[in-house]
Amino acid sequence: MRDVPVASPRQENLWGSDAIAAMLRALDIPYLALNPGASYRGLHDSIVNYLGNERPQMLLCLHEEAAVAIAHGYAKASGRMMGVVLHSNVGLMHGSMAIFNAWCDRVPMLVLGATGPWDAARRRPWIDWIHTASDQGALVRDYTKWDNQPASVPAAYEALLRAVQIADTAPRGPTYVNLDAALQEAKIGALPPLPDVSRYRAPPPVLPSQETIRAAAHLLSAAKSPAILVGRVSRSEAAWKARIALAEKLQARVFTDIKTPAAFPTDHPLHAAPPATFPDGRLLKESDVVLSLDWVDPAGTLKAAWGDSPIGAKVIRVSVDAHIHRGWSMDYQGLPPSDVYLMCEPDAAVPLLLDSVRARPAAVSPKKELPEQKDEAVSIRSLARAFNELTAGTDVSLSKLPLGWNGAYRHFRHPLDYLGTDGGGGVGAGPGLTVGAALALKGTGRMVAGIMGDGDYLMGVTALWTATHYKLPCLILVANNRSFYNDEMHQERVARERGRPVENKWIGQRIDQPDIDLAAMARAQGCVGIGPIRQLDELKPSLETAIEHVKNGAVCVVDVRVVPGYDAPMSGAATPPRR
Ligand SMILES: Cc1ncc(C[n+]2csc(CCOP(=O)(O)OP(=O)(O)O)c2C)c(N)n1
Ligand SMILES: [Mg+2]
Repeated sequence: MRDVPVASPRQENLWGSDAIAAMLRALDIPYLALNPGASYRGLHDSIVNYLGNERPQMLLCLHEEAAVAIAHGYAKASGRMMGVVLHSNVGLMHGSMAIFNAWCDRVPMLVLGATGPWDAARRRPWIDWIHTASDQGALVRDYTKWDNQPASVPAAYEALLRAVQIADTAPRGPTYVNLDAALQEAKIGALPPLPDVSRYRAPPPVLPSQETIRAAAHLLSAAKSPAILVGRVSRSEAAWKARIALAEKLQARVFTDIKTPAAFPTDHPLHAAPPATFPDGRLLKESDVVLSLDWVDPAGTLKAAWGDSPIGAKVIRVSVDAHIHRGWSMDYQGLPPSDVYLMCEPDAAVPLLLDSVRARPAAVSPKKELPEQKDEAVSIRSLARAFNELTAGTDVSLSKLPLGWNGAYRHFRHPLDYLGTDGGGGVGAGPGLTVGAALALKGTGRMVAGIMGDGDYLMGVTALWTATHYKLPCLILVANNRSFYNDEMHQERVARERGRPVENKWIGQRIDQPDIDLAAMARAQGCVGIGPIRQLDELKPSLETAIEHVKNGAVCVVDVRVVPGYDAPMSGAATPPRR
């Protein structure tokens, strides 16, 4: 899966970008997803001809948004950061929405950029001027953890060490290092000695004080009806088991969020309701103590339960997230009350709480399951059902789910069973996230499958070429309602409120006349493309064929024409998503 360069002669005299490349290898950056550009032609040459295109290896992408989404998906599935290289200002602009997604998803990523030459006297006419911007990092500063434009090789070493360390320190996120073209292309002679990277690693998790653990344990042990909101947690199996043990010891109701990756077995008797974007406020309202394990939106969730009345439960907040709350983006959500505030990651707090709480008597809450309904048309529900039947006994990692997915459609029983959504609500991430997960999980025996809307697919479809070129098997099922349907629902809402004709809701939303041949777009990039599937009896056989192709190493896309419409959310969501 690597493009192998012809050998390059060994040279005594090196270039600035060779040193930067050597530092990337020392930092163990496995891949660089990129779309090329002259602003970093020096670094490009160093990766190919100085490092031989390995450790890091380039992954060519057809769009910068795909490059960043691939790095995002890779980090979600592996917990490890990879790099992205974005050409000067224009590539950075293309990649910026995906950087925002990664930021909101708290995913580590090293974003490299380039500019210049910063020295105006060395700029080529026209193009170097267009592609030089003052303070280029300002484009992404509000949704990266740190950025820098180093002016020398030693400064670049330090910038890369710091960028990787900061990106990997919780709360994790992308960092941006902008490499001056002149620095990359400067002759430097011998390689300046590389620092010992082991001395610059991210710190180990911070532990909460004994006092706060005691206070939290006291509230939980004395609770009549505790609830746990499990949000952003790691993919560790040990941490997964510890959460189960804590919930069982406390006999607490557990809620999970469809915005974040699998965090608790959804078929466990204590799992209160299917994972949802807006969890069931009515169920939560029965709780007197709520333990929020880095839940994305605790304030919004508590408000959904208690409305404008004071929140009738004690709240224990476990999160380091406030360390990166700043002024520009409000992705930090509302400010939740916290009667006990543990400023640490959930994985650090849970084992300590488990040791400190008293066991509560069993009181299993009744489970809500989606009522059995016979499939009458091809819908997201029937797609889910067929997929579930065909993958029983296969380890699957779902890298994306469509907006119309109901959390009751499929159970998650392992931290890798579901990798969450796009973080920032930026449509178009689905294909790239899927390819990134496929890169991370290749060879593990897990099948990566992204189920996504046609709008999401169409915006990000060229990420698929990267998957076919580098032989990264994955399955993409397009829940194709031929519409930006989420927004049809918004138009319907507005029309109703204003007493205007609801039947116009499709205008400016519907993607038909002509219908787009989604499978052909996949085939054009070397994937197996199946569909459109219109009939219920075609659904299962075509998915079966698709799964077989993926198991044999293919990238396969199935265009499934689903009827427009979302299942009534199971878990009390009164508000349709406004995105
Ligand atoms: C980059 C971006 N553009 C537009 C939107 C607004 N938006 C939210 S959902 C949506 C529709 C997505 O369509 P599709 O993936 O087909 O899912 P469907 O709504 O049809 O279920 C749009 C356009 C967005 N969130 N992000
Ligand atoms: Mg759609």
